[in-house]
Amino acid sequence: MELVEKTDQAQAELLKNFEEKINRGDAIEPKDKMPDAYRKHLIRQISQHAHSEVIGMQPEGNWITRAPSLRAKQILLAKIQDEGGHGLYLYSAAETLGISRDEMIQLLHSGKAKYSSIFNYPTLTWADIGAVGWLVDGAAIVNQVSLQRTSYGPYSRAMVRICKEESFHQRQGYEIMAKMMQGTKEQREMAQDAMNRLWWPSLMMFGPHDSESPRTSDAMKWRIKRHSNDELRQKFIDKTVQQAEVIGLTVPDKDLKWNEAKGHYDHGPIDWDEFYRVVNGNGPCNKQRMDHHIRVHNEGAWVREAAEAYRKKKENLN
Ligand code: FAQ
Repeated sequence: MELVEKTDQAQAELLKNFEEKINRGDAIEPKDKMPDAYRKHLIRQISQHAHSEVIGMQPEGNWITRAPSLRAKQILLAKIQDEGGHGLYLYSAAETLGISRDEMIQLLHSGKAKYSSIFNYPTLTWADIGAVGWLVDGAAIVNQVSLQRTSYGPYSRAMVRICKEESFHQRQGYEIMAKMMQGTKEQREMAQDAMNRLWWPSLMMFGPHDSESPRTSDAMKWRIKRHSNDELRQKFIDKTVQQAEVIGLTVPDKDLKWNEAKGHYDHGPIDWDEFYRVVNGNGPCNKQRMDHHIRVHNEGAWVREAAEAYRKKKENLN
């Protein structure tokens, strides 16, 4: 009985210290004491973020062989490599919380871990590569700039580096769209078509409305999230609508209207049935994305084994 009381007391002390640290705005580092729920929340979010970066390489990789110029191909290759690198920083950040890369991949392959809904849509034309860079990286940056100040040190530091690269990604996408909008009628139509298909899925990247977001309350309390899903979505809409206007693209939302009183754009309803369909595995490319990841992961087993054998050999030599 006494032992139980002592344990409860120690737990309460731990929680108090942790909360004080969070409220002071100090970063939580891997060796700091933290509640298990905080650790699990972070493992979920960071690993899902990492999976998104890596799965996100697939829709873009689809266009490497068909990029319209050597310059475009070089840029696309560099961007996709960056996304792979972002995945690696993030897997490493998650590993500091006591989960292995293998476990995270198993959770992805068994369907228990999610990745961003946006990567379950196809990239049908070259303009889609522009739209992915402009809209998808644009949405990712808005979210990630906010995450630079997240409470977990390794996640926050990974975000600082990732944001620098994402802003180049967003600009290269916008350049593709701007160039196409200065081109032939067919090219302008292609750019508008990409915008029409990817606009709404980009808004869904920010997650459900705040009233429907079960994770937000803990995430805000622990300062993992610094802004809510709706706040970030609004920020993205406000800046992107203006960018669309500059190059002559129409946002496919008949209800979109500047609201002078709020100082923001009002927008039409998001199709949440579509969102949940895609998140639950029934989007246009979910099966293709997962099958590809599993196949390539299995094919790469020999590389992991060789790296492990090399590590062991070096360890024995030292
Ligand atoms: N897709 O309660 P909330 C990129 C899930 S990186 C799929 O609001 P939370 C770079 C959510 O996980 C893009 N699932 O959850 C790139 C939760 O399910 P769970 C990725 C979604 O965590 C560009 C449930 O719904 N960025 O694009 C989505 O507070 C180009 C309830 O939701 C990040 O991951 C969704 N869109 O807020 C790469 C940023 N939305 O886990 C290549 C970090 C929600 O309970 C090419 N993550 N869900 O089973 C976050 O900021 C947050 O986790 C949110 C969701 C905002 C995604």
